[in-house]
Amino acid sequence: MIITSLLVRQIFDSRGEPTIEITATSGAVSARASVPSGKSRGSGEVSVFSIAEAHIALAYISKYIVGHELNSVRALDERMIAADGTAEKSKVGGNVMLGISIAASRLFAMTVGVSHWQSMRSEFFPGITEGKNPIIFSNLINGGVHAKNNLTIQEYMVVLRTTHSYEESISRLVSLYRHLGEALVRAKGYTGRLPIGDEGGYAFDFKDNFEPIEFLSERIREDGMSDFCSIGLDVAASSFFENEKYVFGGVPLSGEELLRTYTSYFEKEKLLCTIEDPFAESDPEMFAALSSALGTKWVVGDDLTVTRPAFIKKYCGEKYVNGVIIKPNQIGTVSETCDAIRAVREGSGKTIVSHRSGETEDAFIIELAKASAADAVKIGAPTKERMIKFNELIRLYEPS
Ligand code: 2PG
Ligand code: MG
Repeated sequence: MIITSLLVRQIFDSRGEPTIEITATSGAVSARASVPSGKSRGSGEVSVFSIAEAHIALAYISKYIVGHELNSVRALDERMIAADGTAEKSKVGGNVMLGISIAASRLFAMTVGVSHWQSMRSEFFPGITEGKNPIIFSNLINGGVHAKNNLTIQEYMVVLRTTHSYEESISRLVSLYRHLGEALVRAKGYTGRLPIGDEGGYAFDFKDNFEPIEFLSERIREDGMSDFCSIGLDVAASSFFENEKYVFGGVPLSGEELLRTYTSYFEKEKLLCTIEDPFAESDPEMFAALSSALGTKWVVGDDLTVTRPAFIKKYCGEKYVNGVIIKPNQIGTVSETCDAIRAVREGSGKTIVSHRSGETEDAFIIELAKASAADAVKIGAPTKERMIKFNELIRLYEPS
């Protein structure tokens, strides 16, 4: 396939912040991709460019891509990576490179005449012949840097195993989300407009960081969902690690003290089953200590692993984390994202393909989850722009 033109335009993400969209054209056929952006970003994530920088980066990279015969996504990505030559992809920012990589990957699929997830599966995951339905991680209460409330923990998620069809699971999740909102309004005596965080979760003030877990577990039990629904946290602890202390609920704690807080949470609430970024990315030994204390529960890396295969090889396994967040825009190309998924599997870990807090209408992560037979998808609350990913699950997984 020969890409005949590449175009970048500025669009806006779900927070109203500028981001970029790439259109790749081959002859008469065009494909588009837009790139999300995160707020709690790991330091190892690739660079993010403004539109002015994106125009310069695109002009530069076009010389290596446009008009050249390229026969796979891998070949295209390798060309871009070599042209950039920096570890952070700071010449051709991660958002520009990822936009090109996804748009071109869609073009490849169109030229072959198969759906995008199928062409990604044949190029990157040829051994997979069928796929299970990924578990849904849905963030119903927001805190940390995603909300203007008093919660230190960034995300309180329900973890929904899809024992039913996605249509039914999502419908039950929507009811749970509404019932939770009603319960919170009643309990907090709230009369104003519902406070909502960046990913659609409720963003009230709470008594402490454990209270949201109590609200979630009560709703899960009262809605009769505890057989297939549990609770997960994304602590995003790098965002409150200051001077070697974790400022948790306003109190500076040592790593050991924070670990004891977590283990008490898991002891008090049996529905709690996963915890992401419980410690700062610079504190991997505390991940190991928590993993050993929690046994079979999922301890998940995000800022720790930043979708880099090398970091995943180091940390995913029995010692540090047994689950890894996969975010394409942390690493910046489709093929490296797929390498990251394979690295998680080599470490016998769970793959959780994830959105960002600033999202677009692009549902690439669901195509990737389907192509790679991911264990889980993390896609926010079932509301507003986040619905796009839920609906794509129905399209790709439910027979019509
Ligand atoms: C996270 C993400 C998504 P952000 O920390 O896992 O929930 O947040 O996109 O702001 O990094
Ligand atoms: Mg995270």
